[in-house]
Parts: sequence; C-alpha cells; structure tokens
Amino acid sequence: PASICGTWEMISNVNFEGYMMALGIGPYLRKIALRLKLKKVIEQHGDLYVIKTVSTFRNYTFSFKLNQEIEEFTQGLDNRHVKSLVTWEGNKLVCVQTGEKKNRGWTHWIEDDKLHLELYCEGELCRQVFKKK
Ligand code: RET
Repeated sequence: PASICGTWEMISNVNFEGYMMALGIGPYLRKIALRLKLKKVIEQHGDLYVIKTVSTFRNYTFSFKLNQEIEEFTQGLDNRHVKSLVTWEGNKLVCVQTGEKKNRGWTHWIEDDKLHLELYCEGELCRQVFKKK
C-alpha cells in the first residue's frame, strides 16, 4: 500500500464537534480545537510507528508497535487512560482504544493520494482528510 509516512495537512474535518462531545471535552476546548488546521506527521522505524498530531495550539504524539496492546494516555485531549491496539486490516491502519468510553478508536488509510482518518467514539464518527505537504 501507499506509505502513510510523511507530513500531511488537513483539508476537511467533519463532525469533530460530535466526536469531542462524545469524549466529554468541554465547550471552551472544543471551540479552540474546531478552529485548528491540524497536521499529521507520521514516521515509521521498523515496527515502531510515531503519529504526531500537530497544531499551533497543542500537539499530541502517539507511538506504538503493531499488534501489541499498549497503555495510551490521551493527554491534552480527554485525559483518559485507554488500552490501544493497532493492526493493519487490509490497507487500513486500525486502532481500538479500550477503556471507559465504548466503541472508541480510529482508522487511517490512503485513498487518492490523501490520508483519511476516521475517529469514532460511542456512536459519533469524525472524518478527517489530509493532503501530503
Ligand atoms: C487536539 C487539540 C486539543 C483538543 C483535541 C485535540 C485532538 C486530537 C486528536 C488526535 C488524534 C490522534 C490520533 C493519533 C493516531 O495515532 C488537536 C490535540 C480534542 C483527535 C488518531
């Protein structure tokens, strides 16, 4: 599959508000977050992946190895501890985040040279699309 590595700039962001509400993020932080033009910086070193969500306001970095459940602390998002498991399912990089919130996770994939990201939590689905820088 096409590589997801590189620097990506957000071109669309649908229902980020609903996703953040499902996470229980307060109105003040939601308002700031909604205005951000996010970037994804994705690196792969062997079986170690690093996904950086970068903005002028706050950054979030998640590092993981495939097929190994790890503790993730969603610092600066909803500040929860979850157990995260990332696997390839066909051409999709799929993460399940097990914890207090039901049905939580995300999926990354490449389509038409764009990086697609679906974030979901408790019935809310946010769709983000990024173009390569
Ligand atoms: C920001 C700003 C502060 C409020 C919120 C944020 C959301 C970050 C998200 C990051 C997702 C990262 C993923 C990483 C994969 O490895 C931008 C930090 C709510 C949703 C999916």
